[in-house]
Amino acid sequence: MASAAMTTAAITIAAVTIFPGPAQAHAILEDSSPKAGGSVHAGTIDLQFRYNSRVDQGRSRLVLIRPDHKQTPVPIAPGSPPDIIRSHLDLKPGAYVIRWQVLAVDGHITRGDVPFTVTGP
Ligand SMILES: [Cu+2]
Repeated sequence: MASAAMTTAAITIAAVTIFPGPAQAHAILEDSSPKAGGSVHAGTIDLQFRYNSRVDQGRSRLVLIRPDHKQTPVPIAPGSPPDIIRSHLDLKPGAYVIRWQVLAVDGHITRGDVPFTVTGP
C-alpha cells in the first residue's frame, strides 16, 4: 500500500507542476452554447462550454449523442481561452446531447450532459 500512496503523491505533485498558481477547485460548467435544454437551428452549430477554472483541453473530451443514441467523439478546437472548450458541428433536426468531460487545474475530472434540440429551418 506504501507504493500506492507514493503514486498518488507523485500524481498530485505532477498536477501542481503542470498548473502552477493558487489552489483552485475542479471545473464546474458555468455556461454553455447551446444552453442545456435549449434549441438551435439546423446547420453549423458552434459549441462552447465555459468553466469556473482552467481546464486541460488536451485531456478533455466531448462526445455527441445523436437522436438514435449513437455516440460520436467531437474534436475540441485548438486555441480557446484556458477556461473554455469549443467545437462546431453540422447537425440535422433532432434531440441531441453533448457529454463533456474535463480535467481541471486541481487534477480532478468532472463530467456532465448538455441536452439540446436542433430545429428545422
Ligand atoms: Cu477538484
